[in-house]
Amino acid sequence: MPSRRSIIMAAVAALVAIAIAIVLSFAIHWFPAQASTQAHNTDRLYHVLVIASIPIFVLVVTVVLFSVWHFRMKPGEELRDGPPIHGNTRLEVFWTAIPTVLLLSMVGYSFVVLHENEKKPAQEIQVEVTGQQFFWSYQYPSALTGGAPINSYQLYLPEGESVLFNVHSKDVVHAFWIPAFRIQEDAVPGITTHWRATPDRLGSYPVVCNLLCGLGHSLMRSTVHVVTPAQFRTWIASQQNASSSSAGAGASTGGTTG
Ligand SMILES: [Cu+2]
Repeated sequence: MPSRRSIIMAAVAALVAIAIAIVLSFAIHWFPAQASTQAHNTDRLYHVLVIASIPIFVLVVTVVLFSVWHFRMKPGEELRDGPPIHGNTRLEVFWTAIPTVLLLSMVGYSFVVLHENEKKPAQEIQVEVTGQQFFWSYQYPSALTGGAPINSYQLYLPEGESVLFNVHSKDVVHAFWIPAFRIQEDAVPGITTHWRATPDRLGSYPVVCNLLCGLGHSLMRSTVHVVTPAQFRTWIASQQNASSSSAGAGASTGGTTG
């Protein structure tokens, strides 16, 4: 049996490693800016899962390293066999029950966060998103503009309003991803997919295609501009004026993709 002293040393080393890893998990900025309410929920979930995983990882690695070091073969033991062990029911119940409880609680918390992120709010605006090789385009329907639908290559969204994206594809499978919102959804030809986000931070953030969709995949980027609700209505009005003054220009509003 290992001495009490070496077990205490291993336990202290494990506690130090756990503390360092937890501090690092907070000190390092893993993610881009949080620009939606969903981003806060997702990041909190990530941090909880990391903090739950660190002690388990350290425990397993400590036991492995300790066993390799302490039970290593010593000179003269080359031909000896280990002791015959035929199971330990109490230990097996223990190491089945604890991971079960841990996994169920993590799955439960993840479910709560996903449910919260996808919940339909009392009020929401809808934006049609279309992916094609190799750019994104957006349409603001009449229900939102109060007039003719607006087509744009730039995504403008009002801060604090829930947005339902109806995602389409004209050719192959793409994935509509806004890293600052933390959510993505596949754009699949022939069907419409959906996701929701409530932008809660003013600024401009990248929009990315996150599924390899052809030679121009890496160029399939655009920008989302989160603006105040007043600026958003002003932008909608300016787009309507632009499209009515340049009759027949159709989808030429909103500049080009970045
Ligand atoms: Cu794509």
